[in-house]
Amino acid sequence: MSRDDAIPAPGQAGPGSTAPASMDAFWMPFTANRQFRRSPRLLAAAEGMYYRDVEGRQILDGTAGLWCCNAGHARPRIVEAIARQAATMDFAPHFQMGSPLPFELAGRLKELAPRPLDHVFFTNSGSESVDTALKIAIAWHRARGEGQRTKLIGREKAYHGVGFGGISVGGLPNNRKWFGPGLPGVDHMRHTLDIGRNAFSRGLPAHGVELAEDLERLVQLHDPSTIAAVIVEPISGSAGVILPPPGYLKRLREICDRYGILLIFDEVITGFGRVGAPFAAQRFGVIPDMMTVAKGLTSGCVPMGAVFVSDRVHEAFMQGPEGAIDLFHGYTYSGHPLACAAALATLDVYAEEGLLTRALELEDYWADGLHALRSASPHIIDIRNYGLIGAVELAPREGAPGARGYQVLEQAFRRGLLVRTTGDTIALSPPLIVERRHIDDMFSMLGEVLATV
Ligand code: PXG
Repeated sequence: MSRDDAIPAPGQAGPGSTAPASMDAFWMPFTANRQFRRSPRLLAAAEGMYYRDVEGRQILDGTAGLWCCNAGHARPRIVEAIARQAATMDFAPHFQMGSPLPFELAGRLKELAPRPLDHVFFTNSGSESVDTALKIAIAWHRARGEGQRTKLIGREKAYHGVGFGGISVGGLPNNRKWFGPGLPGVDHMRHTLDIGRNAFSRGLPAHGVELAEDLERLVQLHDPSTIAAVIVEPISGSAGVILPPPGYLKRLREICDRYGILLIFDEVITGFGRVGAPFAAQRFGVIPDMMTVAKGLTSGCVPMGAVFVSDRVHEAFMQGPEGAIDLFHGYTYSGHPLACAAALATLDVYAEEGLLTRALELEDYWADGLHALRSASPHIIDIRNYGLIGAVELAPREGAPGARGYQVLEQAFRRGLLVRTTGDTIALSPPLIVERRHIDDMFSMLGEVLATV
């Protein structure tokens, strides 16, 4: 039996393998709940590159779950590590108390990250990682006697999770407008999506490096002495895959350096091999002062996030009396044993199978297949790719933005392919174990669906 056929049939997969009796109580995240209940899409099992739904249909995973299952699903080594750890020690407190695994994991992560990102703070999600990094940035300036540096700069269309810090520096109007004023002292640079000039670019878009000068403008407006940090996704995922023009991130780094501002890369999506290097910072050759991660850290198996902190930032917190707590921040589950066990096993799988650089090997094949979709529909207005990320942007239907995108999601699922949609943009980000035949299947199914919308 091949790996793809080994997914248990419905009813044989244990709890959760069949449709629930009632769907009233679970308020689903970022979902049109009433529409969903009328026409549910229920996943019940997963292995390798495939899900199986409650009706037993096989679904090719075009999105690594939600950009997280980079090692593929149900990898035995990871599954066994989690089970073993649950039986050995389910939980350990890490406030003024320790256990070995988070130390081991932080050391392994440090080896993977660029220097000088030598220290790791553990969280449970990307949102927590972002809020942690923003707090560290503000506290760092205060620890150095520049407590007036509290302002934060984000970017339009950015997604930095859903905490109050994350939505404040984030730039997606729907994620912000419902929830009050957010953090004070936040401003936003312009985003770099420019379909007019860059449509159907292969890889990074040629135009737009000058948009980095927006940071210079905001720095002058607010005065450098008030700004703590700038946070950007090296590649925006949630907004529909927005790529940096060549030289753009380097320019942000230079401006931050000139004015003593910390640069934070939110690598929740780009981390752990998505763009062909362990982190986008390495692929782009620009090293931030902090880096937020989650998702691929455990290949999505157990919730976990982390913030990488540079030596220089960390050092400023280590100056007080030895007996004083150096950072008044942390989570009950920071460094949770099950998450650490999952992450360590995930890193082993990544290393053994070369998954953190595999996207580089497949990038051209991926781009060829993706850009060939252009002829599938006259409504396609842009196609974007980088590493093992792809996006197809459709023109919105008159008076019904998002309808075409939703139809693609729905029909692709019925056809046996999992995609993500943001408005009318379809995003793809397969597990990094993807093979060429899966890529062929993905684009063939997507092409058929695109032709009908
Ligand atoms: N930062 C970035 C860059 C993200 O992409 C978060 C922070 C928040 O992570 P948590 O673990 O708190 O959700 C994210 C999350 C999508 C999609 O469809 C993307 C995310 C989450 C759900 C859906 O693009 N990214």
